[in-house]
Amino acid sequence: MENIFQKKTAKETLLELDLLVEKDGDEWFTEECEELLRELFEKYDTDKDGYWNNDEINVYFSKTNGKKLTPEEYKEIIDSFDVNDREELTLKGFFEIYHLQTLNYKEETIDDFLKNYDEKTLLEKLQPKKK
Ligand SMILES: [Ca+2]
Repeated sequence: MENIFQKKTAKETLLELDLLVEKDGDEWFTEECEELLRELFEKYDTDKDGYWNNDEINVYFSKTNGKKLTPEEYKEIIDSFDVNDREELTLKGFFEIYHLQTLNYKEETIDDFLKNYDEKTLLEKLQPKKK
């Protein structure tokens, strides 16, 4: 008989996965997590110019937060993270956002990912690849 107490939810399994690893004395994303972030950045870069303009930033954060960014929140992103000279978010800036969030609130990062992928797909993407 199946023991329901031993059955982990997909979310619990996801939370046990490492998103960050130590690299050169610093915590940085695992290869799999970095790849997924890159994929997200490209997906929401709808005009494919390599940066997130105002609209692209708003579409992404509306999706992950469930509501539009306030002008203050928008400004905070632009002021705190890497942008180009047109104040568009760079991939580096996007990594910075998730680095900070994942260090402090890993579950929020997982939740953001779950807004974009179903649990099974996300597990496959984040599970360490066999070398
Ligand atoms: Ca763009």
